[in-house]
Amino acid sequence: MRTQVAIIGAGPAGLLLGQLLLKHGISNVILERQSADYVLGRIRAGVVEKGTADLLDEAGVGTRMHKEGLIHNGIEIAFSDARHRIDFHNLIGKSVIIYGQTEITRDLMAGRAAAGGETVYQAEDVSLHEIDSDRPKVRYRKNGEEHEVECDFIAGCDGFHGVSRRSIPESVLQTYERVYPFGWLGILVDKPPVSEELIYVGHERGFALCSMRTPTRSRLYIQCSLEDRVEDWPDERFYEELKQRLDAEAVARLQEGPSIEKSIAPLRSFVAEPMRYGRLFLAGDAAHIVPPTGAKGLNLAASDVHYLWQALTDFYKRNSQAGIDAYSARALRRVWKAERFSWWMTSMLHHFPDNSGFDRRLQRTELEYLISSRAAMTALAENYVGLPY
Ligand code: RFL
Ligand code: PHB
Repeated sequence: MRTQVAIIGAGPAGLLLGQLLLKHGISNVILERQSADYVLGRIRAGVVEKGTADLLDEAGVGTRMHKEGLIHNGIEIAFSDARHRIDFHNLIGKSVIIYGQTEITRDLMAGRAAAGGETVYQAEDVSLHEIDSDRPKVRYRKNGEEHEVECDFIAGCDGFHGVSRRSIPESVLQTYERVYPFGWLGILVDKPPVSEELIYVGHERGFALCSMRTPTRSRLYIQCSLEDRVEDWPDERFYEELKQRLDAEAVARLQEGPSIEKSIAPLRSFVAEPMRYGRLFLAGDAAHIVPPTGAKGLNLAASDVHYLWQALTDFYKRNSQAGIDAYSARALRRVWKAERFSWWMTSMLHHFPDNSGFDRRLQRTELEYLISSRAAMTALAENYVGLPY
């Protein structure tokens, strides 16, 4: 098989890139290790920046997001039993859209099917070859048969555990990492949200977040220990712990129901540089991970795709190599800003078991300064809604 761009991974990065390329007449094939249903079963991000929404519109798959997504003009930060609103609209005239990654993935898959794009699901043992030549190849196995895709470029959109990043020689790749000493336990429940907007809670017992998917579906998180297992947290225990971290009004408004999904995610910051080696580009979680506190994971995948899609259209339509050469540096500039913001939000709001009394007083002071300073709230707002591309 021959195509212009071989894309590894059908997460949001791979599907969005594929759709933008198809729209501009650039052929591509997506190779995904899992089944489509498995990909759709993963509950992940929920906050969509304007830049991400614009790209989904550009790809022609934004209609349902605009119809069903919830526009949020701010968030609430809670500590010491009081809530403080960060008013994005008033501070910087911008907002975000609440629309689940699952729904974005569904819309992208439907758009790809309508455009006749080819996706190979359950592609086993995907391997990358001759990536430093002009004719790279990707091999995989499907139903016991070996296949090869010849292409001009490979887009490694296969997430943190994918094969693409590992195909870059170790001598070339520099990685930076911070692993946090806790995780997030999240549940999805068919009950209305606690509040109209997201509540981020910094509490001595640990962080909590009241988020949502729709006006009748909540997504709730509590910070948990890395040793915790989902089985350790029956719904009753989850709600009891959450209520200890929420203010009295939020507790009164919390509607408890059976969880329809429950999972634990460890928190990590990670960046691999460079994001291009020869004819291989890394995009999304394949190149970087942020802790979810800043709601940046999905949005960073989209901004990488923005730079990569532009680079590839410049190459094919304008015969220019400039975007390709600049891709890694351009993407990384924005990646590191999102890394900084996500690390800052995480540091400010979580309970760090090894923190000294001094560290804890500084953490409290950071929160008090934030809610007392228009400049500090503006800095949070402009990062949260998304820095410009
Ligand atoms: P994805 O979504 O991980 O998609 C990568 C795809 O590649 C496939 N794959 C392979 N395919 C072929 N061959 C191989 N060898 C392959 N190896 C992997 C995988 O099956 C998968 O389909 O990466 P992408 O597209 O870069 O998108 C990034 C976002 O998904 C991610 O940043 C966010 O979801 C991060 N994230 C969250 N972000 C938030 O902003 N808020 C959240 O609440 C939030 N929760 C989460 C998360 C990430 C999680 N992971 C990855 C553990 C919760 C979890 C559990
Ligand atoms: C979510 O709704 O899953 C969510 C929202 C905001 C975050 C992280 C996760 O910062």
